[in-house]
Amino acid sequence: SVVGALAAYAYFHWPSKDSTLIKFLPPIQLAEQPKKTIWGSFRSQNYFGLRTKTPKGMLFGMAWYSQPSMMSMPNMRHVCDQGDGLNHYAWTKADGRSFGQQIVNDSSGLILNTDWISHEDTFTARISGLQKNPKQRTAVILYLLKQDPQATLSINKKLNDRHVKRLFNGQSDEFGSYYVDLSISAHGVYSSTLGGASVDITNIRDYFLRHTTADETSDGLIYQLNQQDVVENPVIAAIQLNLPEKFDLTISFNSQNHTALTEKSFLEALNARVTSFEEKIEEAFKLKNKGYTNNELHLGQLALSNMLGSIGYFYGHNKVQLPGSDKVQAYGTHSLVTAVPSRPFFPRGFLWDEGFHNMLIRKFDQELSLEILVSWLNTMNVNGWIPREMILGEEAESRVPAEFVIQRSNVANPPSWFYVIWKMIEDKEFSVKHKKVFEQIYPKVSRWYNWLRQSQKGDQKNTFRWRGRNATIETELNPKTLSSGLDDYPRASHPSTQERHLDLRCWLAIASRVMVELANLFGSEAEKKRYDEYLKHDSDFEDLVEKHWSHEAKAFVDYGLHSYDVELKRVPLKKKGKQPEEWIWKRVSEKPQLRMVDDVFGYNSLYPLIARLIPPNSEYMEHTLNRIRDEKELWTNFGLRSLSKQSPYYGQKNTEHDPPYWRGYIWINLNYLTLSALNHYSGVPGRLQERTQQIFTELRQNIVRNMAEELQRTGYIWENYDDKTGRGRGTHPFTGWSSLVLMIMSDQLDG
Ligand code: 6A9
Repeated sequence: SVVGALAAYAYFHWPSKDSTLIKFLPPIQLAEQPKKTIWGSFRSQNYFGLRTKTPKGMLFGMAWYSQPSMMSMPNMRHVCDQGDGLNHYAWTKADGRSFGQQIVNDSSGLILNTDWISHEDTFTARISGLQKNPKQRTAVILYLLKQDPQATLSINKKLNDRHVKRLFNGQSDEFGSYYVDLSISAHGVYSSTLGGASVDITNIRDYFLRHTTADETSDGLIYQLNQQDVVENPVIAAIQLNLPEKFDLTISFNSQNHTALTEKSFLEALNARVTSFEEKIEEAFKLKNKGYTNNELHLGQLALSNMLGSIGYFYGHNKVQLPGSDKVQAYGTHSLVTAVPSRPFFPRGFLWDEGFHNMLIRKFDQELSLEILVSWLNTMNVNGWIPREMILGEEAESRVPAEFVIQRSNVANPPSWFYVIWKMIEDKEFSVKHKKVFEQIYPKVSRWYNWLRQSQKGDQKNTFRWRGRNATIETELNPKTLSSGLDDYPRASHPSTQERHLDLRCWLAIASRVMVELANLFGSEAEKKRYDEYLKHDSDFEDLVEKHWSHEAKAFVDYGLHSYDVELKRVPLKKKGKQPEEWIWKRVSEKPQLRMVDDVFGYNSLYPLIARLIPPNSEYMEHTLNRIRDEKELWTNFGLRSLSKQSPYYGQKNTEHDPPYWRGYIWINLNYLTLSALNHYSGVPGRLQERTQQIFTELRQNIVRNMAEELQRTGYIWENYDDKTGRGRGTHPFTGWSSLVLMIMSDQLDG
């Protein structure tokens, strides 16, 4: 039959397509390979965990709890979890490379400091605790976990030396023969050890809890690790210390070739790194003498430190699918060095978030940004596709609900990295120094760019459309556009192939500019001509107006099959078996038409400004500024809201259970891009210059003031901020793009 023949055809022709899905170009090589055996806080998801950038490297970690007063299970803290309800935890100083200082304010009344430094292939960590309640004992578990079956590990069970105790030792490829020492400054410490032959790396906390028993001691009932459970050459070796109200622990990891710094030399080295960190911040962001309050200065430093201290190293493969296929394939394996949006909720890499992260990181440590960029580009397949979310390895996968794990190869994400690449090549000293690296970056970035242009092209020349919207779903008020990064930001009510997405076109205009620059440096004549041509089209303002300007609304918007009258309604369902009697359904009262989506004004409409495509002092600029500054539209005292109050979608749920997300709340990444553009236009003389300057200054003050107040009030930097009250909301701590507040505070608004 025809169907059978087609199926057979598809069957035999998929594999060749499949194979490009998981095929990769040779990796870009950095001039100097970052040393893989340097320890860092690269286990982003842990309150305190160290590892190296070796795939099967050793993991160091810590867990703790307050000894429960009654027969209840301990509330053990290990992986960052909002449910733990900590008052505050943050890297107050960290350079993402060689040291970190973290403070944890536990709701139990315990203040913990976890400081560490690396030295060659060793580390030293100092954990100090102060419990408000003098009777309350604290249990601290320190562990080493070997991922390499060839390595050996053993626990020293005779912890009789009063000062320095040898905890663990063994042999590994990374470190040769290594050992871990501990010194304790506290009295009356009980300890117990545990060594297991196997452990589920995604649930170490549970493993400890399963091996915890309540024992009667002279101090009363104490929970501790079950002493008997120590095997020969364990995979995980742990020691638990039961500590009084005040304690100081120093742990040192020593390799065959290097002895870790301890005591005085540790403190000296730590202080020196802190000092140079602070000098480097001032050099990069110049915050002194700008009149910022102490709270605001604290916000800036915390934002950067936390972003750097949360940089992770991940190893493993993604799970990917071709669109329309149900075959799941292993993508990689890959090693990824990346910052993360949020340690407790999203401790992994997100493509467009990472571009934003590196707008900040680059200002502080451009070499580190380059390492991260190269690491991401090396995960690109031969087609030029990069997964939107990097869920590598078991530990990362365990944090993601199953339905979100699989990445589809038609789905894009905004190429925010182009901003960063642009700035990197503008820095002549840097780009000349790394000429060889940029030569390798160029062909990869070209593939990415060409993939974006091709795979997301619209049905008319020079129009673009995010793929991945669900055209058949009837329970969503407005089908989501996850690929755009703006998730539930309203688009045309009825997804169709005629859609034109404004933000995507503007992203491509930004990317084209960078491609022109890159081609000038590294491309052939033909390539130069091609990218020039693309840039000309993308930045053709008349064309932009024709395709995206609503004359009625006086705004730049999307275009598509759109109804002005859509709502979520409870509708009765015919009772069938156990089905509910009514259901929330999308009711369409006005027939959708192909038109400008002009009942929606918000972040999407700001992209022509952001991409600096609007002629200065033009009527288009004036309308855009007016709507930005209007409190009935985007303006609030805390930053720009994502969606105009006038839009019918403002504050609306997308389904019965999906609360509004990009429908009003204030997001810092888009505020940053807008500020950066306003800063640019502020420099252009003309009738709108003064107004632009005014809006810029006010907006900047509003964001900084509110975020500092919220940090003071709640102890956290947040995923987004409520447009009515300014209160932080969503995930916290969120020191991904919200950390751009430091760029906003500084003079670095040019990107
Ligand atoms: C869902 C829940 C334990 C949503 O910051 C990362 C992304 C942004 O890229 C995107 O623009 N965030 C924004 O709209 C968070 C996405 C989280 C998805 C994972 C699974 C896990 O719960």
